[in-house]
Amino acid sequence: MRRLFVAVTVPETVRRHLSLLAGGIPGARWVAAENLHVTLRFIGEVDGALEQDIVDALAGLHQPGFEIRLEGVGQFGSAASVRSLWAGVARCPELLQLHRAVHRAVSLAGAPADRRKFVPHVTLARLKRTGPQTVAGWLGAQARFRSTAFPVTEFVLFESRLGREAAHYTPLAEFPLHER
Ligand code: 3AM
Repeated sequence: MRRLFVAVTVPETVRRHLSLLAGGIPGARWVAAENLHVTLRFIGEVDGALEQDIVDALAGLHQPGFEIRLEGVGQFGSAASVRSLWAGVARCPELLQLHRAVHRAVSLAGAPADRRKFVPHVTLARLKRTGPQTVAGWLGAQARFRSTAFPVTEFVLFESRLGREAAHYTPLAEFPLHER
């Protein structure tokens, strides 16, 4: 069994820009620059046969390439406890369309459901038992974050192996997007 997810990767220049946001929050575990990505669909643990069906389903998609820009920051978690900090993605109908197509394809292939609402983002840090007041200063200081726009020319199926400190992501297959 492998734990899978589908994501869009972020180019080196933008990852470098994002890594400037790391710091200033006690106890935060900052995501390593090479692991920064926009998840399109979390899949979870699947066996080899289902993985092959998912790869075939993704290979059958014919979606156009587009540009995105990262903009703003936010948090996930409850009112009492912040779970993660992220950079947002500026409004992008093509990314939502790609998400819908990937979501539908892997669901039809038989992947476990993922009912979370899609909020496009790049996770920057994971936190434990952190109150909102601890991150308020960081959120305020980074509110005006804005990356350069960059082209999305493919999406990637990743394996995620959970380590004690951080997850290890391995690209398993890349799926090109197409010219309009
Ligand atoms: O893109 P990010 O880092 O926000 O949080 C996990 C990570 O999201 C998310 O899938 C991405 C790759 O691991 N994830 C992990 N478990 C999940 C679950 N059960 C999940 N998303 C939805 N449901």
